[in-house]
Amino acid sequence: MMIDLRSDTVTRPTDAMRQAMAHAEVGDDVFGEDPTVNALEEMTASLLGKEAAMFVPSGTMANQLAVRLHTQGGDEVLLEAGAHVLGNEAGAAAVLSGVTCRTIAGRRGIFTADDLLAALRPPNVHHPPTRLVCVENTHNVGGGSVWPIETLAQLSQAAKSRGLAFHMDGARLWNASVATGILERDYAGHCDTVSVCYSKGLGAPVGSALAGPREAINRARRFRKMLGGGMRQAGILAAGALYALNHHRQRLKDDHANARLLAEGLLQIPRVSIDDPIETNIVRFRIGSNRAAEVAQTLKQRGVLILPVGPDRFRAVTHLMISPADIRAAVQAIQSAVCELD
Ligand code: TLP
Repeated sequence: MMIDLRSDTVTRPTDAMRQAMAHAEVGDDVFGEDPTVNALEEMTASLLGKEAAMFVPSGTMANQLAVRLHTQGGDEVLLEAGAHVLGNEAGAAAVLSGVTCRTIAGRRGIFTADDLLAALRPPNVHHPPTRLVCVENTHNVGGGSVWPIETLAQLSQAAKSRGLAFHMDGARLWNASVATGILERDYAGHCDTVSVCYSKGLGAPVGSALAGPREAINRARRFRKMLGGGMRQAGILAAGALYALNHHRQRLKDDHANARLLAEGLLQIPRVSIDDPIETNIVRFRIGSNRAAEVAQTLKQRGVLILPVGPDRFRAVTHLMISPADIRAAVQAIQSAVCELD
């Protein structure tokens, strides 16, 4: 059995989750008649303190629907330089919404109200009008960093004062909440719309949601249909997500403990360094040599999958299929692969 640390997207449904999915009550969700999808949407909206939520196939679709909702062609979106919405969604914002994106350099993915205000330009015929600010919590490329709630509140206030919409990519908001004890709805309260994923740390096989005001989510339903995201007996999938919400949120703290265990082990290896504190389930580390791709290959042969994210850099993500014993085995394998480079 491989120890797969490439992402928390790789989890497979547990037996209990499969049972829940097999027995799900279903209907045609395009008619609004799937009771399990409806229950999932209600529970998600309530956890996020929003009027409504809509089930979608992926985090990418949830984010891109938000961009589409808040903008018109020719508008500008401001986001952090490492944002998933910009760098990992296949250029969708440009194609599906016709917007340009301008980046703000953050610190571990986080930027402030002052950063935003400094980036804004007075209206001028040359500039695309800025319409939307996007943040990511936790921040993936930032190393699973959590937005300090005051920073988020001030940024949201600054955006509002300039008439800008505010969207949070909360693919891993559940992790932020478990790490800090701050409720998801308290983070979400500072945002107009929020996307969340059931298919990352929560371990459901498929699915994400977009939450916000009822009027906005109703409009988003049309855009979802346009993109071919209107699913029929989607309750089978929603049941996995509901199971995950009910049973897998609190256990995320185990993933965070495993990430810290991994970081401690890695730091014992000569030349390995970690730039960021470990706040949630993501560990980004350097191996002090530009041979990360080669190390990844060696590790694969030895049963450990890990993602090179630069010539000398890796990302490892813990999740519900990873135990402390797996972490210890992975550290040993990484240690020998790195030491063999000499
Ligand atoms: N992230 C994936 C890859 O796409 C990089 C991963 O392995 O981490 N927002 C954030 C912050 C994400 O990390 C991801 C997925 C998404 C959105 C998109 O979700 P999906 O894959 O469901 O479209």
